[in-house]
Amino acid sequence: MNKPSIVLYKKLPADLHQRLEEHFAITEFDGITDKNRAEVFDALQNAEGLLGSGGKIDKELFDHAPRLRAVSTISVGYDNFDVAELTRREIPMMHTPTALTDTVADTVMALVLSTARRVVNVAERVKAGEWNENIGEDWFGIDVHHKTMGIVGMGRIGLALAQRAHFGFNMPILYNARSQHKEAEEKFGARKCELNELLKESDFVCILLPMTEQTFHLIGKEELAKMKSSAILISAGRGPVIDEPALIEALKAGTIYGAGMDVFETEPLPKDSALLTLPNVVALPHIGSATHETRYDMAACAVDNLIAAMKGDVKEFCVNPEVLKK
Ligand code: 8YV
Repeated sequence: MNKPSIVLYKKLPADLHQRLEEHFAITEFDGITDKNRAEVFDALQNAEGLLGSGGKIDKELFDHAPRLRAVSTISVGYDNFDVAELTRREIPMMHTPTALTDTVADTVMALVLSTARRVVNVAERVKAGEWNENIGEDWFGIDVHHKTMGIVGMGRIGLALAQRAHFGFNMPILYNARSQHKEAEEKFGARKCELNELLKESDFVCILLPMTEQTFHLIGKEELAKMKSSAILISAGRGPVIDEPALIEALKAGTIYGAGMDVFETEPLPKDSALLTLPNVVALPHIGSATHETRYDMAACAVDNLIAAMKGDVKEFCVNPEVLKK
């Protein structure tokens, strides 16, 4: 019997590629870009499955995939997908929400520490040969331990961050979320509050929200103005949640102490972005989940998700479970 065809648009580790090949005939691309879209469209004519990460996965693309039965992304976020269109077509879509939780929480703590203690800045000065005598106050940062951690978006990553902040750094924790998170409260002493209170009281405001219509530019001029001048903003969900020009203004004016960012309104970050030159910004290239182990686990999860879904056996990690009831 012929194997079902799939389009794979991300390079996989050899053993995972082999596992996929046991089940499917694979047409492979290195991402889906404006350049190769037409070629991808051709391959999709026959494809029953789609697996990869990144790119703009929209209605036009699905229009070229009349046989599509399942979609699997190697990511927790899926704002680049037209999920409503997939749901309309009764196609299940799976993501990888558990594989990256601890690694992203580690990245957030790295941003907290490096921004507060000015790690990047100071290390650059050492490399430039500036460490000649006893260091003065211009090398100092601010403490992290015992400061108030504010978490906006209490999902799996928020919970893992609360754990680190509570046990590792003795930080009181405030959080803002749509619903109460009993585990965060009972295990890590987190307290739910309104966004305004969190902005006013927190020393670290960590934004971990996905990109949706409701979260677009949730943190703008007014919200930034509520933060303490000694506070640091961390952005590790999706870039457009923060109004970047407003943030740049606040950073330049010194109305907040600094920002640690792994995600941006435009990625890769444009070469002329002021964020690249501000000394109180630590900018990472969207590496929240980028460790060898975690990227492997995410890919393995996405491969398993696709194999199961193509057998009609979607158990978990489905972002549009309503299609399963039909
Ligand atoms: C991924 C992410 O690395 O999972 C997500 O949503 O933002 C990152 O972990 C990114 O999507 C590229 O695969």
